[in-house]
Amino acid sequence: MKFAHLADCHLGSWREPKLRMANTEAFVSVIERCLSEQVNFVLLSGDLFNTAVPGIDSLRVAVEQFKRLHDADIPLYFIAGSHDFSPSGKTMLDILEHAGLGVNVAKGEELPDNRIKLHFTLDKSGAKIVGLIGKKAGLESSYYKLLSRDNLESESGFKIFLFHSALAELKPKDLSEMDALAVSLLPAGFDYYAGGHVHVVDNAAIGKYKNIVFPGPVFPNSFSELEKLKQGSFVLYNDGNIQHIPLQIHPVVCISVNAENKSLSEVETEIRRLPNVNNAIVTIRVSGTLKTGRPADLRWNDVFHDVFAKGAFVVLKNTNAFSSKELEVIMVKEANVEEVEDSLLQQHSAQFKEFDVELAKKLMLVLSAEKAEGERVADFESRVHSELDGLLQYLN
Ligand SMILES: [Mn+2]
Repeated sequence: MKFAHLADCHLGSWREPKLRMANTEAFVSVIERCLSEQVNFVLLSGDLFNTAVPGIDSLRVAVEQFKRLHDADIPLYFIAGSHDFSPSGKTMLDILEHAGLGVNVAKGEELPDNRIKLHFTLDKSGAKIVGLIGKKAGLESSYYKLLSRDNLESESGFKIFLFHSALAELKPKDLSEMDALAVSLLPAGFDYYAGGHVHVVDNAAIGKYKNIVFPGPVFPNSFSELEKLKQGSFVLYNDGNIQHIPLQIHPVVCISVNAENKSLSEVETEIRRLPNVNNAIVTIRVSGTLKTGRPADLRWNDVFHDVFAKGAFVVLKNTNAFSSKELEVIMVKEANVEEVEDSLLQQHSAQFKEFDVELAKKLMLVLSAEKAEGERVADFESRVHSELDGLLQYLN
């Protein structure tokens, strides 16, 4: 049996057009490889799109590529990931499934005692495939706690479980804030656990759970992922042999400059001391406190011009931890918007007995929705209204 396992395609994720294109190219190259390898089927463990309402360009790429698999008689099995859902539970993947381009394997029924019973999808290779969706902020853990495991564990044959969650036992240290499941919440006895959500490359065994595989994203999804991963990847499974296949669309060159106690011109000189950057995605991270001068006075235009002159494809900079002595005084404690929001919500929940932090987070998510490209104002409003209704219907 031979299959491909991918996850976290995040089509449409980069705002920078060249990186968005590179992300698309990486996705297309996976499909090419699936076709040339003549795999039996393809698994997608969530986050096909970066947003629940993807742009037309992203949707077109997904449909075109899945149609190629379909025409080659290679089935696609997927689950929805945290980025694929609108807060009311709608997902574009439903449309792809209705068009016959893939099969959602997170299918089942609610039992009279509220537990969830999942049904296997049988592939013509004989593989039995099933999975559970991932949701924002690890909210899927409640589904796992309600999961009826007997029928899943007693089924015989070659079984695959798709999931879109971090696992506590495998969580990388730099993602310690991420919500995670204990591996024991997964049904036991499967032959392959096809993971997604955590953008890492991993293949692990924990106790009786074998072949817990994270393929990594198809393309790095952020500045720090470019630094950490350097490239995207997916997995090829061939009769028990599990191989991570790197997807290098452009080389990634990462420059990190420590500005501590240096002058601006020293920092600029260090950035300019570049290795070969031909056709590369170049990331420049500057951190530390300058001896003299202000970060805003660094001549980024000149620096970028130089890097492009040396043949770079794209240049990105990160100056989050770059400061001067005058600036240090007004630094806020929280590093990003989510942390500020979290700390404010926590403060309120301490004041009001009825305050529901999770509900507040979901409401903020719904109300922060933006009008999609080409969407009419009236349609946008009714979309937000229906998502609010969905969220609030369980409240008295
Ligand atoms: Mn993801």
